[in-house]
Amino acid sequence: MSDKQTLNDLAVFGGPVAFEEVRHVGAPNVGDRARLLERINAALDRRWLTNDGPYVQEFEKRIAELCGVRHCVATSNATIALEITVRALDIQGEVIIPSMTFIATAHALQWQGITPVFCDVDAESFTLDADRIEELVTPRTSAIIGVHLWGRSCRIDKLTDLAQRRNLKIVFDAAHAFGCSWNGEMIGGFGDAEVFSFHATKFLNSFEGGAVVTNNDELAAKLRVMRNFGFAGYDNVVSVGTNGKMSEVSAAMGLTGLESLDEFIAVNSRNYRQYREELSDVDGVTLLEYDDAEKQNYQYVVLLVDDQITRATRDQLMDLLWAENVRARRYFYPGCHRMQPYDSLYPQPAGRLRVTERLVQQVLLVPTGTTISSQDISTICRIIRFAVSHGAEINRLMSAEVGTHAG
Ligand code: T4K
Repeated sequence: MSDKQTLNDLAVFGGPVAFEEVRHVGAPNVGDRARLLERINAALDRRWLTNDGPYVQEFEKRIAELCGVRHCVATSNATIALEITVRALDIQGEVIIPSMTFIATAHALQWQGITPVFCDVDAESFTLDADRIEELVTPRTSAIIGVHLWGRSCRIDKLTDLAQRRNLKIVFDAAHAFGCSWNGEMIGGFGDAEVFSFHATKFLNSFEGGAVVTNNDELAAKLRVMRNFGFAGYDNVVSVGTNGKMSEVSAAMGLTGLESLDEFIAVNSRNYRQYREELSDVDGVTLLEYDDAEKQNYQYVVLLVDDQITRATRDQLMDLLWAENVRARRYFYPGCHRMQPYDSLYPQPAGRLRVTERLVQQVLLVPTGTTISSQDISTICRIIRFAVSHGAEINRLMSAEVGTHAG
């Protein structure tokens, strides 16, 4: 890639694209391919492809061990995992969640007739603001779902205390936080249950997949039944249920990925440090820090763009990167409360989600993971630096144009 020397060198203004092939935020990590295919072949030979097969059981055992919890119940995805967790815990009425999350957190509730009540995040951790929860509790409130956003853990102690005091269930949506710790303890054992996602875009993936982890024996037993249509043995349906089972091919992928877990984390960590280093002198672009004293998976590199300083807006920077074939993402613009059906059903009073409203205008996630090279990162950082150094001009030129991004 030739460096950008003038504005006309930017692809958005007709210059050559920086990357011939698109660079994604969520490009999957793939472990040892030969090992994966070996496992898949063995499953085919066994003629056991799903329904609590040997790979699923092994995967559950490994996840539970890694998190130091008694139970792991693997599922077809994290959305179903959230849904059955909520149902198995008999959560009803209203549940307090952050709006600053992937839409699945809200949908898992609304889907079963439970009202998500959106709470602001605090300005430091960007996770549920424990000091704002109490004012949202009503007689209908039955639970809190905290989200370990981008792998940075919630204020678990404060949230757990509050839940206990108000007699509420507490679940953590840990979709981003597999492999992370809080106060030296692995995420997975907190609250009534925690939910992981092993979707293709997660640093450990099982194509599609999720899991509920818990230390509650009774809950785990209920979840196992619920993910399998309510069956507690042949011909014996004991509760309402759904089909939330993980397949053997998914578990084979998960198990193979687990064997490369340390490598995935090392690569993510290296990428994060490189971005931090190379963007450190770009005014107005702040890289969200991870606490190195904890275990982290570093799977998201999150930039906060302050357009008072950069002059070019976050969206202009994103459009400009997309034109260069860098698919930077605005996770989770515009906030669940501004998406449907929530915007119509539960319009939010002005100021209630002040930090969220600001944050969704600033976040920009850039590609990382095993498919992104050190050279790619340098190129992306150079484009950002160049764009910010010409921010005012870019703003003027791009304000006259229609955005190119898809989201
Ligand atoms: N709770 C939270 C807090 C979550 O973030 C999520 C999911 C959930 C719950 C629910 O988990 P699951 O039910 O999905 O297990 C993606 C993922 O689909 C979603 O799993 C994830 N969070 C969310 C943060 O990211 P999108 O709508 O951005 O997906 P998409 O198709 O745009 O893919 C993201 C990027 O990855 C794109 O740039 C393309 C690239 N990609 C994607 C796939 C699937 C690839 O390069 N290869 C691939 O195979 O939601």
